Amino acid sequence: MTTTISTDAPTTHQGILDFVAEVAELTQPDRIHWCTGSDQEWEELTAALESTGTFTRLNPALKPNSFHAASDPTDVARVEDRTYICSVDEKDCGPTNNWMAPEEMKQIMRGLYAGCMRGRTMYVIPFVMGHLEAEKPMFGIELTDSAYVTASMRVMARMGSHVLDRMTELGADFVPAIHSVGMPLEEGQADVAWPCNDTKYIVQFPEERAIWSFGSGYGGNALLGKKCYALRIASVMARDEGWLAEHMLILKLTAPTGTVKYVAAAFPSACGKTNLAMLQPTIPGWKVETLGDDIAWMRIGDDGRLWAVNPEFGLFGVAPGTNEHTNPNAMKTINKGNSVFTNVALTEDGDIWWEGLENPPARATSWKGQPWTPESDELSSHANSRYCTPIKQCDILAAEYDDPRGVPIDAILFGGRRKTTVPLVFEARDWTHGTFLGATLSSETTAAAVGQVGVVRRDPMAMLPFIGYHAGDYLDHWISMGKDHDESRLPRIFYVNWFRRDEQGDFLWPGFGENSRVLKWVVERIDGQAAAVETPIGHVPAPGALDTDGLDLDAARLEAALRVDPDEWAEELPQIQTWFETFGDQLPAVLWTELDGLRARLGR
Ligand code: SAT
Ligand code: MN
Repeated sequence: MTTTISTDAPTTHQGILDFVAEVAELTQPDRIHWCTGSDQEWEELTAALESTGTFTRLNPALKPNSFHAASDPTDVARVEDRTYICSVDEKDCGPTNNWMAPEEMKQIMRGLYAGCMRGRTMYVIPFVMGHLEAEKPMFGIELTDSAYVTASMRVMARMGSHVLDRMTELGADFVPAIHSVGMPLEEGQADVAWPCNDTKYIVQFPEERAIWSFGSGYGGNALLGKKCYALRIASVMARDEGWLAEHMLILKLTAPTGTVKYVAAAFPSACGKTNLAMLQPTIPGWKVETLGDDIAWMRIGDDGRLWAVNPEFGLFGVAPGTNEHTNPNAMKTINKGNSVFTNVALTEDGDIWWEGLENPPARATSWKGQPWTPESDELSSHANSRYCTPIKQCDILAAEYDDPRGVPIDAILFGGRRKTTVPLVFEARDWTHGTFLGATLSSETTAAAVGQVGVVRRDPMAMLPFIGYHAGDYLDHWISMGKDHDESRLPRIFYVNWFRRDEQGDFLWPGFGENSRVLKWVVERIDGQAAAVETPIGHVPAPGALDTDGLDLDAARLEAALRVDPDEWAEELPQIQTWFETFGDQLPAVLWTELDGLRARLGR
């Protein structure tokens, strides 16, 4: 069958009409649906997803308007080895990215896209990352043949008719983003619950500001506003325009005195960004409010400060481990409903369950569709299973979330998951040293990406899989943010590690709500009130400077959590050296100077 663009396309924006027509011509969908974002559309989408077995409606008394989905067992995480930055010039990519010449990639993908939407609906999703009222709204159009992706995009991004109308009115530029699950349906062929393709490509064209994705329905591979646009493409825009697109949560911290500070923090995927963003402080009188849990766009304001907005509209959190203790605010948010749960267990009373959640059910259906009991050998939920929920439902969402100017950041935290070596918290000496800390950020890998879990890898600014250009140039961009602006107006930079362990393998620090004690030390540092000792790696809390009132933690464990062990750090030196060597001469020279300085301070 041939596709005809319905004449009732709800826009006169020629660029959008052309994009839709061109992709429809190539992919041959049976139908084209222009998304409005209305409640009625949501009803239709979710009904369609129930009819294909993709969605199971949860018990409305427990999780109203919410759905369970189970993916194909092979399509559960971001596929970094299938992710490409197709810059025109190869040297604008790497050493941490895969590259292919844009035309070569397009030829391959046009072959894959040819007829790939046959038998399906192509959804046209007009969306904006960040505020529609922003000075320069950051528009996108995602074309997808997945109703699951369309429903999820409605939760994760501001989308629909109001966005399209504004694009039309402004004749706005937009990021064209194509997504297909890569499973056309022949006449009479029944659909499967989770269509996908063994061949996967997640491709960014940085100069064109375009995204082409094929073969996967999973979040970061398929909800193209998120990692592909708001990090990979936006990081290139940010380089060109002098701002930062970062893999960071944003939180607002209010002290008992009423003083407000804004903190951004970069941790690799599945290292607790969402938990920190919604932290419930254990120290009296302190309050945390959430602004974002995954992505921060930060621009220098007229006042010289670094102002951050969260471009997203929902939370896409790791489910396992989330519970009333680790993240009570996330639990409250998802319990309000309007959420999609992917690759968790489904209970007999129509609720969801995952490892770490309270009250394990006697029986459930595992994410693989198998009968499951607490005695089962297999986990009920995939380690990277996710909840997708509207951020507006979060009771502790800060009012500033709706302000297109964002919030002025006082502190940036870098952090990773390290069993050894890295103390609970320390402060960088200045912006360049802070950039060095970010550049050498290391973490044990998690299930958020396909591959081995638990091996230490360097992950600059937690952006390793998300930098849309050469990582050396990216670090240089960070250095120049410090050089080009008044450093005293920029955020102070800290490094945290909640995950250090003792010889028995037990965590030294209790984490979660107790991390408010670390935040308190951070803001008191900024206000010149908290004591620190200078060590070779930076400023560590002086004995007694970290508030441990009411905390059941013996002094030896605290000391071990904060210890800077020169021998452990000496082992880091060759690793950092090797890491830096991978950048060749594209590594900013000042980072070598920083490494030399660290080596000298360690006396090596
Ligand atoms: O896997 S996603 O990219 O959707 C989320 C994450 O890894 O932070
Ligand atoms: Mn993330």
